[in-house]
Amino acid sequence: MSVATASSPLVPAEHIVRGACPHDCPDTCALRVTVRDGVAVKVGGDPDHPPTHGALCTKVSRYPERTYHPERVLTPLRRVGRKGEGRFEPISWEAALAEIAQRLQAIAARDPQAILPYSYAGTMGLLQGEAMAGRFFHRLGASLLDRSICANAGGEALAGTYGAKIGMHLEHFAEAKLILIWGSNSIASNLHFWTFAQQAKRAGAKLVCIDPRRSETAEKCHEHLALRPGTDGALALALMHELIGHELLDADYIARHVAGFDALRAEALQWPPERAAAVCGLPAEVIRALAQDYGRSPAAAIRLNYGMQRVHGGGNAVRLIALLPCLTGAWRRRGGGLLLSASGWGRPHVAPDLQRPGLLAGRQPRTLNMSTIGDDLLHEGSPAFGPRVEAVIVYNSNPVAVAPDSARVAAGFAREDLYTVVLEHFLTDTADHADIVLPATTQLEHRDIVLSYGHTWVMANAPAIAPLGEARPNTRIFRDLARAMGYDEPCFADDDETLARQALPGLDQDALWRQGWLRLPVPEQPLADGGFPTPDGKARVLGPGDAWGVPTHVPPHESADSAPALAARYPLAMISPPARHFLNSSFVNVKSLRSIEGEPVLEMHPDDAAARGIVDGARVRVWNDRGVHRCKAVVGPRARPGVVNGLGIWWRKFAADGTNVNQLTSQKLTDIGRGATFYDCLVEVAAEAGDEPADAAAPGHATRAAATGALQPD
Ligand SMILES: Nc1nc2c(c(=O)[nH]1)N[C@H]1C(S)=C(S)[C@@H](COP(=O)(O)OP(=O)(O)OC[C@H]3O[C@@H](n4cnc5c(=O)[nH]c(N)nc54)[C@H](O)[C@@H]3O)O[C@H]1N2
Ligand SMILES: Nc1nc2c(c(=O)[nH]1)N[C@H]1C(S)=C(S)[C@@H](COP(=O)(O)OP(=O)(O)OC[C@H]3O[C@@H](n4cnc5c(=O)[nH]c(N)nc54)[C@H](O)[C@@H]3O)O[C@H]1N2
Ligand SMILES: [Mo]
Repeated sequence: MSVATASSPLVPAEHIVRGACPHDCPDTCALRVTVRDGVAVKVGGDPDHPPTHGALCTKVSRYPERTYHPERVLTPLRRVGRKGEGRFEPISWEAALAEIAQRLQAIAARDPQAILPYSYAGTMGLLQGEAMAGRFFHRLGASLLDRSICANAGGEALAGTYGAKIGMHLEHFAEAKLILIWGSNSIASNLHFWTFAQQAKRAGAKLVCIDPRRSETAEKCHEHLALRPGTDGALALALMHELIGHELLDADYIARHVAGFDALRAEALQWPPERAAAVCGLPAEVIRALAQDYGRSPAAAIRLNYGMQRVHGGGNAVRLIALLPCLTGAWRRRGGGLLLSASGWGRPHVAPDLQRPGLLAGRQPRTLNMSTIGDDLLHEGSPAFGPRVEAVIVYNSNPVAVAPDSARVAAGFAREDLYTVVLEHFLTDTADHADIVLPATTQLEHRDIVLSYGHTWVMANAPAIAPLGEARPNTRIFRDLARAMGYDEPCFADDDETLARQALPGLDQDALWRQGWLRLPVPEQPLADGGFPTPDGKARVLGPGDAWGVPTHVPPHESADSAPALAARYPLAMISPPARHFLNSSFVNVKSLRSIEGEPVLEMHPDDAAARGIVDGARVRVWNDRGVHRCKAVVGPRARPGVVNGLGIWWRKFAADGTNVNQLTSQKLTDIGRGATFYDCLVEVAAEAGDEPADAAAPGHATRAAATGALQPD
């Protein structure tokens, strides 16, 4: 859909194309792309789009800089150097497709499960995500991928409790009287929510941030509870203890709309504020006061985000927090309730066979977990595991930078006998390990439909410009690969316009493409009178089919309480939340944004720094049994005592020592959902000048930079 804005009556020199931000972010903004003579000159927000109202984040307003980046991969490439070295020669599409097809066919003839797709939400688009890729891998019979790296613990916990991943309307936060911003740095990662929170604040609402880090958001709230990482479940139980003790419950709502309350009551009564205070590292009176505020507020809203579920007990913590508005009946008020994810409003509209699971034709391939890709690539194969992974096709993800325990991940991708194909815009840390890199289009160059997990609109993205160089949309690449493999099912002929029509069969396509977005049919106050999408319409304390038992506080894998011997060697807890000007590892190579972030940093509390003789700006070494990462210390109030914050997610090759924070994170999984536990990680820190302790010589800490020379930041 384009609107002429200037000049010639026949071919407007400048026009605007409606788009949708593809990035993994709850905001999913409506874009207006200004195109002049075939070139996208500006990407702005659309002021008419209600949830995002024309404002864009700094990152995406630089989208043309990313699209026209001089280092875009614009032809297929074949590796000529060693794996990880990043040396390639251009080859033709024809040669690339023929080689890939031949390699995959040879592996598939033995066992197609030895081939693994690896993808996440580099684009959240339904088309450039899994629409054609899914068809390809289903037809092949490749291993399935459990896409667990971000939201599985919280997502499964929420759906297990409410029946689906649903919550309040984003806009209703403006009417709240109390907002708990729980495990979220909204200013960095959910900017448009923050606008509504500010409206509420101006109307007298109190804002409370619950986060170990004094984030940009925490410092702008009325109160900040800097709890220890992974202790949110204990805090929620103590809040319940107080709500019960002071009769701040909505007995009617509980009786009609909550199943299993008695068991929860018994558990919560085990958690007086003093007990939680000791676990969370907070004063008991702060917990008591928060319970009073929450229980007495005329409209209490919780903006929960995924930051708090990247720990062992993340699933149980989300279950407990999700039950809070059910105990107080906060759902009855427009400005009350909870939002973790809204994706359950949109997903049911997606055609169930868009990815053609029927092409599996009765085969049941194994599932590998993307959060343990390091171990899985290094696995020799066994009857329980299945065949050794012989080929990986990576798209929409950068696992060598973003997956935990990256020494193991990089070692896996460095296997000479692994055949790796990466569909990318850039030579990322992962693409550097590819045998073949295929050039993919960006959002300005292809068609897509994007669902949001933070609001209730579905968004359309029309291509604004022609593909640059020889880049092709993911959809086309998988269509081309299917043809090269000899797959002749008609579904492999569907073009992007056809896929778009198939994707959301029940919705008004014309209105979607005309306007650029469509409001999903979501009730105004969906849970005001119960009606949870569970079999009996009630919220479930005990999980689906009562299978999960009573929710409780599950301590971190790595903490002084749960692993005292480990904590004696590694006394600091490390979290690694996103840096504001990056989007996971995307945009790290956009110079204007990288220069704002500077270099990889570790935030430390002044007491922890002083105890180690570390001053602000010092070079430090951060280590544990998994590896060593070197970066710059930022000593100040952002870190609480005992916790260090290593902001993510840098490309390894931009760091002086060729590592990023994931050199330290573990492949251990969450209690529910088999998710990654990035924020459940003990470390020690020392000034770089000091003697390196013996246990720093961890396996795999020899770096790519040392081996090949790190890419110099330009
Ligand atoms: N600018 C920017 N925006 C992003 C992203 C990005 O990389 N950069 N990433 C996007 C993605 S992939 C996602 S999943 C979303 C959601 O992103 P989230 O992962 O929810 O990211 P944040 O909003 O930064 O929230 C994480 C916050 O949780 C805090 N935290 C860490 N551990 C704990 C804990 O145990 N308890 C509590 N209460 N808090 C904890 C961190 O200090 C941080 O402030 O954001 C998206 N938006
Ligand atoms: N330490 C630590 N690690 C983390 C996190 C953390 O908080 N701390 N956060 C985790 C979370 S929440 C997430 S979601 C993951 C995110 O991890 P990923 O999903 O891997 O996200 P990105 O790092 O942004 O990498 C996406 C890649 O996809 C590419 N891409 C984008 N669009 C397209 C396209 O249309 N076609 C193709 N072929 N490629 C495209 C981009 O160029 C980019 O390199 O990281 C996780 N890792
Ligand atoms: Mo994420």
